[in-house]
Amino acid sequence: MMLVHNVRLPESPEPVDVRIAEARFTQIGADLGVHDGEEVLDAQGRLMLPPFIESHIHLDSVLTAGQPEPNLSGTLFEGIQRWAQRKATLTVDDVKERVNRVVRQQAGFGVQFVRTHVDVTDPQLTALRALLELREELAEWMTIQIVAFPQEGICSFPDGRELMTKAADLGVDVLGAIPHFEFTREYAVESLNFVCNLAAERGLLVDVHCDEIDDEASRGLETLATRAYELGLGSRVTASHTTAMHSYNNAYFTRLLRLLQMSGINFVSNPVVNTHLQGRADTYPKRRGVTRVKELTEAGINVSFGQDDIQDPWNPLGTGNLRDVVFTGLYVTQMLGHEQIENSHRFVTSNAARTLGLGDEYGIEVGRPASFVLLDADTWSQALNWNAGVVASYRNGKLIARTEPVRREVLF
Ligand code: 17E
Ligand code: FE2
Repeated sequence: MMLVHNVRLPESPEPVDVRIAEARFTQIGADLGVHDGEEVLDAQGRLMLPPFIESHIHLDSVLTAGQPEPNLSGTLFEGIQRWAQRKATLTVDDVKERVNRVVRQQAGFGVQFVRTHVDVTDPQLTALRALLELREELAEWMTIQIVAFPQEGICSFPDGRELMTKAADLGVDVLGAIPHFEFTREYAVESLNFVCNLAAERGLLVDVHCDEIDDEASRGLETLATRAYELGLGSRVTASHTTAMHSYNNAYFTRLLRLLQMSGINFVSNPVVNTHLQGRADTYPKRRGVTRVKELTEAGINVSFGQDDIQDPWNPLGTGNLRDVVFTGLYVTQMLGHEQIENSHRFVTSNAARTLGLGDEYGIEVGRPASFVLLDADTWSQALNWNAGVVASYRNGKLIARTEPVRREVLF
């Protein structure tokens, strides 16, 4: 039994106490009082949030920037070429060593759930084999969801359909696709049909790299949403990136929005990496190339934010600290109203939980697993502004990471 004394929850300005027993939250309320023999953690009025969720990252490529050559153009497509060179040299040990380092880095920033895309356009499926092992080895500390991600296409890559089916047989959680990279519009549609049907058949989730291009004519999303609607997959489907939506004309977007609402699909935006990768064919004005987060959110559609990459061919920087992603995302999408800032933790907490389908296994509520972070701030806007450290990250009632609060002195 443990009592976490004097915490602030985002919805309630008054501090509360939180009681934990047998790895679950058992009581939440003001001044609960200490039971005999109970361990007490004094949170000193700090903000408690459910653990952070990385809803979109490519763990297989982390820490490979510059290997064997850097991505000099900064485009998505050169990134895919550079990664293809590095992919040819992958070993299971190499992938595991890099991912083991990054997962611990993420844990230090309070992340406890990760959805990773893993490139399966590799006849050996080396990265997938490594990630499947890590999903088991790390399960006590990090929940890893694996997406079979066909980086070089399904219909446009040799044996693409077989590789996706093999990945499903090996036990991935989610199926991906990349319609804007397929050779033709017909292949784009065919790949989406293939993946949605396979997911429906196998009971798997879907998360598509969808229209990650500045081409206003890239319209994989309408096909994905229609299949989700017709197959009844709804919130089991996610559209990631959707950067072409930035360039859609408003008349088309307005028409599309009705379908998106009817379909119930989720969206993931990667505002840091897409501001870096998109707009590269523009001179001036240069597009930001981030999907319409504000409009989707206001229409009641679920949107989360991801880091996408850490030091790889698509992003030379990145630490895995989701605060940076939210901070950048709010600026790029012009969502800096007071309420928008205070609610923005949801992009990397509850909204992301919906995308991952975590259900009752996530959230600070009586009966749910006692997993949470304590931030060195008393409100989310302060935590965001000051890049507050995660002073404690508890998972199922156990401390798994901590950061000493920064104590800065100015000597005048
Ligand atoms: N692959 C891709 O197709 N798009 C991305 N943003 C990354 C990898 C990081
Ligand atoms: Fe991605």
